[in-house]
Order: sequence, then C-alpha cells, then structure tokens
Amino acid sequence: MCSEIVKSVCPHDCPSVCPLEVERLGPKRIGKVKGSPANAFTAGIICGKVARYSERIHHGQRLLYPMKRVGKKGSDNFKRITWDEALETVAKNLLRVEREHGAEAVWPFYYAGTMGHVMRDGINRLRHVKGYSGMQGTYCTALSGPGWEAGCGTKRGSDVLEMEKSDLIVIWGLNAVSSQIHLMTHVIKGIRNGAKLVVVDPYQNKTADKAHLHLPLRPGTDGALACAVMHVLFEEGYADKAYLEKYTDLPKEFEEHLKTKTPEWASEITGLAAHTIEAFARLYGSSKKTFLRVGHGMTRSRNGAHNMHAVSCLPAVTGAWQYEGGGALYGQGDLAQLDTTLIEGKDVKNPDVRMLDQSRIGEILTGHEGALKGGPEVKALFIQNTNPVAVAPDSSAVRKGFMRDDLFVCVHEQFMTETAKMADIVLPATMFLEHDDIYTASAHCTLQVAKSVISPAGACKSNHQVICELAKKLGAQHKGFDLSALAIVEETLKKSGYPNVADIIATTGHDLSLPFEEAHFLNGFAHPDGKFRFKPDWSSLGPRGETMPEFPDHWDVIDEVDKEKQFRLITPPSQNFLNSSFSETKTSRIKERCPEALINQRVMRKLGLVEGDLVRVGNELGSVLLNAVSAKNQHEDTVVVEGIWPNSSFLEGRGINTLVSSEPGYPNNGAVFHDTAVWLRAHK
Ligand SMILES: Nc1nc2c(c(=O)[nH]1)N[C@H]1C(S)=C(S)[C@@H](COP(=O)(O)OP(=O)(O)OC[C@H]3O[C@@H](n4cnc5c(=O)[nH]c(N)nc54)[C@H](O)[C@@H]3O)O[C@H]1N2
Ligand SMILES: Nc1nc2c(c(=O)[nH]1)N[C@H]1C(S)=C(S)[C@@H](COP(=O)(O)OP(=O)(O)OC[C@H]3O[C@@H](n4cnc5c(=O)[nH]c(N)nc54)[C@H](O)[C@@H]3O)O[C@H]1N2
Ligand code: SF4
Ligand SMILES: [Mo]
Repeated sequence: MCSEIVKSVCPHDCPSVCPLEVERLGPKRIGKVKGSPANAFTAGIICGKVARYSERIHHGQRLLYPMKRVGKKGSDNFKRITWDEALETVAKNLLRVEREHGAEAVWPFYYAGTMGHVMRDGINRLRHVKGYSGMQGTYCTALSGPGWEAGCGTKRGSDVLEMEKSDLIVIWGLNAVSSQIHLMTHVIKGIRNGAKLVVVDPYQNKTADKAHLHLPLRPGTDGALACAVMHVLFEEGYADKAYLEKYTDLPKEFEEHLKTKTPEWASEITGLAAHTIEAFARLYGSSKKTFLRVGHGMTRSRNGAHNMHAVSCLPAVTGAWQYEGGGALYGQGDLAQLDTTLIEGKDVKNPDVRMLDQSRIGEILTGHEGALKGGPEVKALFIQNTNPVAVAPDSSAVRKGFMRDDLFVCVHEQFMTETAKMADIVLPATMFLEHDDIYTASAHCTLQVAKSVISPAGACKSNHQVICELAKKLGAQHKGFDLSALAIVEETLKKSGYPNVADIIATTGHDLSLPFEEAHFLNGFAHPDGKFRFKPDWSSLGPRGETMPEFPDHWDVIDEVDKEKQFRLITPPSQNFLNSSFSETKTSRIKERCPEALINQRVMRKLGLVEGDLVRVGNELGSVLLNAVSAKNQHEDTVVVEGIWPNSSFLEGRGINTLVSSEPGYPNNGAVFHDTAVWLRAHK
C-alpha cells in the first residue's frame, strides 16, 4: 500500500501545539507521526506520546458507537444503540429538565481535551442559545492568568526563540522536560552560548536535573522568594532606576515596601538558605539578558496569582525587558485575538445566566448552595473533552454527585473514562485526525489550521456535529449550527483579519509574532498609563481581589502544615500522560509504572519507610495508598505525586484528587492542586 504524508496539528492540552506530519496509510489508518520542522519553536520535535499516536487512535478500546447505560450508575454496563436513539434520549432529558427545573438546571461541561477552538468551545453556542448554566473554566489558568495580567496587563511576553541570546534563563514553577519539551531545545541553545540555567521548583524534577542552580523552595512560598530577591536587587544596586522611573507605577514605594523582606525573612518561609537566595539575586542582577519563563505550576495554590505577580516583577526591577534575550514569558495567549463570536454564539449570550465554577463540580452536584450561586440544582450534565471524575478536586464529592439517581448525564468521549462510566448515554467522539479545526498556542506565536487526515473510526462524530444535531432536536437555532466546522473556521479567520484556511495550511501556520519593541513592552505595558504595576488593581481581576495584599509579599492563606498534617502535597504532571489522557495507552502506563509519592530521604527514614513500601497519605477529605519513593533535594515537608492516574490505578480505588480541596484561589477562583497539607503513615 502506498502511504502519503499529510499535515496536521496536535490538539492536546499542551502549550506547544505542534505542527505534525502524519503518515496516511489508507482512508482509515495512520502510520508514523512526526513533528514538522517548519515551526521555529517546535523545530520538528514532538513528545513520545504523540509520536506513538497510532496506538491511541487505533486503540482496541476506543469508543466507536453510542451506548446507553443498562446497569447501575458507574457499573460500566452499557448497550449499543443508534445515534438517533442516543440523541433523542439526550434531547428528551434536557427538555424535561428545562421544563421542570428551568434552563439553568442543565450544565454543559467541557474543557481542553481538544484545544481546537470549534470543537472545544462550540458547546457554548448551544448553551447561549438555550440559556443553560455557564461554566467558568478554572482547572488551569484562572490563577496564573490574572497573576500575570496584574503586572503586565496582557498575556504575552518575550519570544522563547530569543533564549539563544540570553545570559541567564530562569525556569520558575514549570517542569519543561515533562510538560513542554520544546522549551528545553531553546534553553539548551542558550546554555551552549554561555547562559546559566536556574530552576525554582519544590522538587528535583527532570528540568532541575539540567540546572546550574536549583532552588527547592517550599510550595506556595514563591512570593517570599521573589520579594527577597528584589530586596537584594534594590539594596545592592542592581535595580535599573531609569527603567523603573519610565516604565513602572510606584518604584519608590515598592523599594520601601521591600526593605523588611530580607533573605533571612524569606529563608524562614521558603526553607531555602539566605545565602542561596542572595546568590540567586546576585546572579539575576549581574546578568543583563535574563529570560524568566514562568509556569502554571507555581500558581496552583490559594495565593498562586499573588505569587505569579510577585515573580513577574523581577524583570521590571532590573529592566531586563529592554534587551533581546531578556524579559519574561507566561504565555502568548493574547496574541491571536480571534473573533470567536460565531464559534461560541456570543451574539446571543445572556450575561445574567449564572456561571458555575468547574473545579467545584463536586460541591455543585452535591447541592452546595454557595457553589450553585443560589440557582437551581444541576439536574443534567452534557460533557465533552474532560474527565472530571479523575481530574477535578475533591474526587469523593464528585463521585457522590455523579451517583445521584436524579442526575441525567451524557458524556461524549473517545474512551470509556471514569466519567463516561458514570453516564446514562455515552457518545463516541472523533480524534483530531478525523476532524477540522483552528488552533492557537500559548508557548509560541503561530496560528494554525488542520483538516482531517482520515475518516472517523466506527460511528464516531465530532463535537461540532453532535452539538449541531442535538441543537436541531432541541429546537435551538443559530447560524453556527448550519455550517460545517471548516466553514466556521474560514469565517472566523476572515472576521479576525487573518489569511484563509488554504494559505495558513500552505505556510504551516500564520506567524503572529510582534516587533521587538512591542513584544518587550518598550512602547508601554498594557495598562492605560503604559506602566508595569507593582501595586495591581486586584479587585479588577476578580471578585475575591479585595482582600489581597497590595504589594508582592508572602500571603499566608495556603493550607499550611500543622501538628497533625506535617507535609505539603503537590501533584504535578507526569511526562507520559497528558492530564488524564494517555493513561489508556499501554506504553505510557509502562513508562509511568504506578502512582508514587516522592518523599525526602530523611523523612523516609524517620517514618521507617524503604523504597517500594506503601505509604498512606491523608487529610480531612480522605486518604490514598501509594508506593513510597525516596527523593533528594526537596524540603522535608514536601511530598510529590506526579501524574493524574485513574482512581482505579490506586490500591483502594481512590486517586490523588481525593485529597485536593475544591476551595477556590484568589482573585478569580482557580483549582489549588498544589496546596494541600497532609499526614503520612507507613502502611505495614
Ligand atoms: N507530559 C505532560 N505535559 C503536559 C501536561 C501533562 O499532564 N503531562 N499537562 C498540560 C497542561 S493541562 C498544562 S496546564 C501545562 C502546565 O501544567 P502545570 O501543571 O502547570 O505544569 P508545569 O507548568 O510544568 O508546572 C509544574 C511544576 O510546578 C512545580 N510547582 C508546584 N508547586 C509549586 C510552587 O508552589 N512553586 C514553584 N516554584 N513550583 C511549583 C511542580 O513541582 C512542577 O515541577 O502542561 C501541559 N503539558
Ligand atoms: N491532581 C491534579 N489534578 C489536575 C491537574 C494537576 O496538575 N494535578 N491539572 C489540572 C489541569 S491544568 C487540567 S487542564 C485538567 C485537565 O483534565 P482533563 O480536562 O480531563 O484533560 P484531558 O485529559 O486533556 O482531556 C479529557 C478528555 O477529553 C477527551 N477528548 C479529547 N479530544 C476530544 C474531542 O475532540 N471530543 C471529545 N468529546 N472528547 C475529547 C479525551 O479522551 C480525554 O478523556 O486536569 C486538572 N487536574
Ligand atoms: S502533546 Fe504537546 S509536545 Fe506532544 S505533540 Fe502535542 S503539542 Fe507537541
Ligand atoms: Mo491545564
């Protein structure tokens, strides 16, 4: 059989959004997947998971047909039905709930399992037309986004391609080797040209392995470290006074505020030695072209946005923004400014409809009044692209909610996930190589489009098809329900002022990068006065902003250790899973072995644990049992569990999010996945 190479784009929830070259073996079969060399950021490299994509797309356990539940909830007992019966049942139940309890009792629930704008966000068009409850997406960027915007005013920054010119690269709260492999290509280029690498991270992850200096601070204490570093920068003459005067809001007040934030003060809070903090500050201050790459990882705490802002102040103090190879990046998310009116049906949006916090789904489904915002109970869920039973905080409450007999659940999925098992109706979804979409990236500056490469497996339908067909059965009308996904992409591009689909595919993406002065905010930051804000207007960034400290600081609202819970748990991504995805593929599972807790070697000894022993990790929400692994270079009170394994991979069937609280962060909510005080007990 002759094969051909077809262009595509990786849709997974990953900042890299790689352009791909896919080997098409036949109308329904792919072979090898490779990265396209046409993109300067990804440079032809892709992660192992997607290089092995034929394993996922041609997986024997892929969902291929619609099914209805015939056993008890959660029992995994389903029977194959036709698409017509499936969509009729969904429509009948949504109409019944709407009639009996009001439209807000229906909750369309989605996230970024695919990052394609049409497939991911088209569900909002249905919700706006119908007046169903809205969803605030808070798993991921609700803390990091406002934290960055607080100072800079917009979500963009220096281009990572500049790293080859940097003197110093600081990776702060981001495990690039696992969660953003391409960043390392550019870091290594910088190192080859003489740059030093500093990694600020609670544990010695694979990125810290590559660092000249690793600062293993206690989780949730980044604000203290950043303040102490800036204290030294001002005290020892590394602050660029002319830059501060021209580009920042209150430099003198800020300098005064930092007077008491000494390295000794921060040492107590962060667990780092004062001389280490000073050494880092001097290295940062004495290098001109410092590139600071900040990750979401440091923001998944109650004080996460506050900490992100504190860290983002560093290049504004030294004026590193003025130099190529200098400045900072959180993400390039605000570059594209797509007009998504047609995709999301924003033209028919009613702003008075309630927005429910995605991360509080457990509380919402178990009837917490505050979480329900005083509105009706949720009686029907329609879910696409997310697996909340595994990934949302407070898993026990989530499971309890899903088990409710009066809750109707439809899940549109690629696999029989733990969430799909809770459904009344399961619908089979296409994968990205079987549909068309448009993609923006947060790690680089390219807008991309991909057309389907093969025809859908089994009876799979795309999110867009399902939304349109369901809309017809519900009597919901909108122009977007009558257009193909590709026609919506074409119109979105046109409305947004970009080239058309054919041109974007021909050039392997449209370059959105800005001229140097603009990218480095040398024409001003994105606030009305053009100044970087050391003292942000937190209230404008979210309803819970009022109580936040005005200047950067250590804001002690985290789930701190106490006598009973002497450890702080963080749960960062693993290399071979992508959130809950790829836990279904055998090769990823083999590489990740089993759920493990990384524990400081001295603590292991104190608890009488040796590697491979079982340890019980718990708090007031419950406890989980996993393998203990000895770790160096992390604070004694830090415990790390990598990867979102299915609950069923844990010995007692309770996964790591059993322990994570659904209490929201500040100022605009956000899940606190790395902010959990726990106890540890050897399990003999
Ligand atoms: N392989 C793989 N890649 C992924 C994902 C995955 O699951 N697997 N997930 C994707 C998704 S959805 C996202 S949002 C992105 C980013 O996903 P994130 O979860 O934000 O991951 P990172 O940005 O790598 O940040 C994780 C790092 O932050 C560190 N960290 C935790 N708490 C703190 C803290 O208080 N302070 C500091 N300084 N560091 C802290 C952790 O130890 C870890 O090394 O990655 C994406 N890429
Ligand atoms: N403990 C802990 N929990 C976490 C995190 C953490 O760091 N620690 N990270 C959090 C973060 S940042 C995030 S973003 C979430 C993400 O968690 P999830 O939202 O669950 O993310 P994914 O695993 O990327 O995708 C979910 C599902 O989407 C399905 N899917 C993919 N494409 C399509 C499609 O086109 N159509 C349909 N219908 N389905 C599709 C996949 O099969 C997959 O099962 O997890 C959060 N949970
Ligand atoms: S998951 Fe990330 S690194 Fe892997 S191919 Fe997709 S975009 Fe690239
Ligand atoms: Mo995420």
